Amino acid sequence: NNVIYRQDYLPPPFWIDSVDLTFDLDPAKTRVLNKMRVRRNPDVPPQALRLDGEELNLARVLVNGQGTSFKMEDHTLVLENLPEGNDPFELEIFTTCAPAKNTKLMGLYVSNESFFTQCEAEGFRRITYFLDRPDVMASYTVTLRGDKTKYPVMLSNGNLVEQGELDDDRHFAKWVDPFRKPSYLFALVAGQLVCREQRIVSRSGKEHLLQVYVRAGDLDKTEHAMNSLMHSVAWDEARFNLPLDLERFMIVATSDFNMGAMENKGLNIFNTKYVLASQATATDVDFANIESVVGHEYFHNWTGNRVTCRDWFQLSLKEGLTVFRDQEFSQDLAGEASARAVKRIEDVRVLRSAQFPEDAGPMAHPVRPDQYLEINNFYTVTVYEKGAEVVRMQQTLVGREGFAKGMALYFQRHDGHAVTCDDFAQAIADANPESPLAQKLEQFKRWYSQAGTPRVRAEGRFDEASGTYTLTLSQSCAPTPGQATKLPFVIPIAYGLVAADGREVASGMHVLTEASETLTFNGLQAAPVPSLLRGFSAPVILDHDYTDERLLTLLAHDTDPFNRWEAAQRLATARALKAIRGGGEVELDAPFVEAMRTVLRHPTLDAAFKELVLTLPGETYIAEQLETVDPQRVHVVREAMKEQLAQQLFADFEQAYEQNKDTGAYRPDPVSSGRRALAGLALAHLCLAARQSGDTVWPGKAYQRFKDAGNMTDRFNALTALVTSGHPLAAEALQRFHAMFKDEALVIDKWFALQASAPDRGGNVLPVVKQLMSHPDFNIRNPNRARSVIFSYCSGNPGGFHRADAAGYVFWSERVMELDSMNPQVAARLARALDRWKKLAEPLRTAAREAIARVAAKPDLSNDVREVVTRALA
Ligand code: HT7
Ligand code: ZN
Repeated sequence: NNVIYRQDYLPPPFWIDSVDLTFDLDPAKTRVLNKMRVRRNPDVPPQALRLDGEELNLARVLVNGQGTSFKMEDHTLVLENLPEGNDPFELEIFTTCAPAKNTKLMGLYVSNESFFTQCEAEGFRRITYFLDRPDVMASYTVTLRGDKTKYPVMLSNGNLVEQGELDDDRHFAKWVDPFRKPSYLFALVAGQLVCREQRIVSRSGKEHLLQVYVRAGDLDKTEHAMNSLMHSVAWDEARFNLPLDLERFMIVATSDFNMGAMENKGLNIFNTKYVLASQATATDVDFANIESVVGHEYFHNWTGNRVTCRDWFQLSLKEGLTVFRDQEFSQDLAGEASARAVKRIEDVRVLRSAQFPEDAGPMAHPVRPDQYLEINNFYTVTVYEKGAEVVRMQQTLVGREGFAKGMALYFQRHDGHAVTCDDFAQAIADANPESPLAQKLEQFKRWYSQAGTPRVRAEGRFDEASGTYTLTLSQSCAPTPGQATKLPFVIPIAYGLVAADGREVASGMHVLTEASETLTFNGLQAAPVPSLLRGFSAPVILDHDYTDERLLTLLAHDTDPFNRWEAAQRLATARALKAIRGGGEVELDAPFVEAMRTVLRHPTLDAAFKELVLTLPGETYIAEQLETVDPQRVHVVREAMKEQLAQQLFADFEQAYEQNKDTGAYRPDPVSSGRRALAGLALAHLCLAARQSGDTVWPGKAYQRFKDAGNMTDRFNALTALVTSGHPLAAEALQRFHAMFKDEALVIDKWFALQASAPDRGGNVLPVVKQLMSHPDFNIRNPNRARSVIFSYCSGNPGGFHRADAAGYVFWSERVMELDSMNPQVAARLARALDRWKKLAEPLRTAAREAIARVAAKPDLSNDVREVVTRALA
């Protein structure tokens, strides 16, 4: 029933060479005249032209200027009596739509009295009838007409070629995009906007105009986005030889947006969250996110726009590759090896806490999915983040230079075309014929076709007599929906062998291709400690019976910072799992606490790295390691571990705080943000310890810092320390914070999110969440606000959400249904919060299933939510 299969792909029966669109902008009724030059695809048997359309009012259809017969089949406009032969003909379609009523935020919609579009994946069909598929690429000319006062700025893709006055205080702007593009990259923006401009000269000597458009009043928060854009342009030229191909490149921010941002050709549209930043309103994490999202969208200009996807199953072709590119960009900008490692750890943390659970749950799908009901459901961490790891492994297998050569060949072969993931891997391999990638290409491509996270089991044996160490690596992958058995993957495993005294006695890269392989190392004096999967060289779960002693060796000595961090995570996870499974009190052992102290006091380690090591594995990550999960128990144990670290490392946290609390004039660079992060972590632990001891000094200091902070990072960290430690001063601080930032929507989002994700103490969070929903600032139609309250609770607060009385699930089901009737895409994201319900301990499991079934039973459920809940119940 409406499921779309990758195998059914057929080329389009018609090509659309050019599109000339005229918009008469009116929130209630926008008129759209669409004149296309169309021709039959000679490679496809003659057939009717079937154009996609959704929520449109059709007024007129003309072929070569004459009226024609047509019929409607569901959402499709069917034209059967078209000119025969392969000559192009003109097709003119006149429709209207109602942007002000568009709550789905797909197609043309109104936000704060301005017009915006969102066409990926299938939003263009909500603007006009079209072959709304990415392999139909056309040249666009767009004329926008609207009220001069209400819409002084009118933008579309490409270059502004003409503008002028019209009757009735209206004006027009005509835009021509010099590049052919698929319909999902079309964009228009109209409204009262102001912009920051920057002229740049690229390496080739060409001049370009960069612009960042925002609402008046937000201009002072655009400097970082503009700097990020300039860095992005320079980086892509330097690293991949990919220049900016447009005279003008625009970014526009809107506060109503379903996702983070959109790479429309020359006219990127962004969620304000990923554009606006000042030291007073944005945290270091916000600054870093802006840099990476601005980079990501800009990098799509080549990976996605110049070379696009043949069909939506190939989404990772552009998304996996572009995430890889934005990760590399942020690492390159971070500079120092240690800062690069911090970024890598952060990326892996996201992968393991979000993508690994997805790969083990009911929505598991290959990086290149085989089927979907609603494509919007496949903008996933698998397609994006695992897709990026698959690209990263290709770089690992051919080397950095080889990868750059492969990229050059990819563009040489496919520029201006719509292609597949296979085409990409083939180009990288063909440019590096001697590489292990080329030799094992077909097997490597299983990363695109097989879902599930592979497990690699490593078993080491040392023979003292011969000084030989053998390491047996075996791979397996559990079944996923629709894929009962898996074939072996190609797994690059970067490794080192570390002696007990910390010396590195061997290192290298092994490419595991068989189900099981054994490596032999000779000439060793003692059993080494294997440091495996260095830098997280493949997206797998590594099983090895590490003893504490060996992990402590790695934590102290490994030359690979990723595995140093990983050793600490393994030590902490083992303790959490033991306490969760064993019931009873948590008691952290001295060697673990001492190891943490050593890191915290280490004279040369970076503050950012220390913060990562001292941060315990997240509740979701811990839960994934268990067969059956009681999320409240996971929460209690993790909190208890934090409290014990707080008490036992009190003096060390004090020292870390004092040493890092002052970072001077604000700069969001990796070093100073690392220091602020460590100071924030220390302050949170000091307040937590104070909760136990009744001490009032540290909560008082936190309150003072909250009031006096010179930047949002320090202020928000102090507020968080008060809220998460449950100190009475938190209420006053929250009130004050709201009063200070009541006109800053993005800051108020933080205020909501902090309360909805606060540690649950005796079931106190759900009532707070319900209260927040009746706060005058709450608006469920605004996706950022909905995410800040509802998602922060249902997805970001497992301890508070998975209540024994099932009230969290009742709340969830009501919100999914409420959102579904206005914005199915956002509703479907929320529906994913119960993906892992089958792992829950009773009675939660039954209650969760009942809640999902209630949603599934709702009449008129969108395809978006239906796909998620049906898969969950299967
Ligand atoms: N390529 C963009 C995807 C996107 C999107 C998809 C569906 C609905 C709304 C959307 N907004 C943006 C974002 C990106 O990956 O760059
Ligand atoms: Zn993207």
